[in-house]
Amino acid sequence: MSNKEQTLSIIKPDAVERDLIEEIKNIFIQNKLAIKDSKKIHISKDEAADFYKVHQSKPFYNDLCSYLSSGPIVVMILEGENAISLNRKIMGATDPKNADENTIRKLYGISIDKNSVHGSDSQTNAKKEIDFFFKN
Ligand code: IDP
Ligand code: MG
Repeated sequence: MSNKEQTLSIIKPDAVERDLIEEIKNIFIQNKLAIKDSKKIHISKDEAADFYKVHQSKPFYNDLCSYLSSGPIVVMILEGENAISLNRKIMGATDPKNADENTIRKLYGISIDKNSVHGSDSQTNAKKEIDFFFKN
């Protein structure tokens, strides 16, 4: 049975800064994830704190919010069969050194914090995160 989904992807500052936008977009397209919408933005630290509020109790929260707001990012709506889990698979593990071969984080990630991409982890969060950047 078909299970078409949408998920939110972010190309983080470390990858935008290294001109990897087209390379990363091509990986999504090659893996049958269509880019339904895309915009390059530079968010404030307060917006990053709002976006990442599920992580507010974590010791790395403040650094994470500073980092996501440190430079331009590209936010995208990806659509395809099982888009949420497929995107997570294409991204690879959070820490690039644990990521599988040919995943985005293995290819381009620098470290656990500068790991090049974000992807929603569930249907609930995909909806919330798409709304966060693309509604109104
Ligand atoms: P995910 O991006 O693979 O879903 P999460 O656990 O949701 O990983 O964490 C969100 C982001 O927070 C990660 O992408 C990473 O940049 C950062 N992060 C996660 N764990 C650590 C850590 O232990 N130290 C520093 N940064 C971390
Ligand atoms: Mg996550």
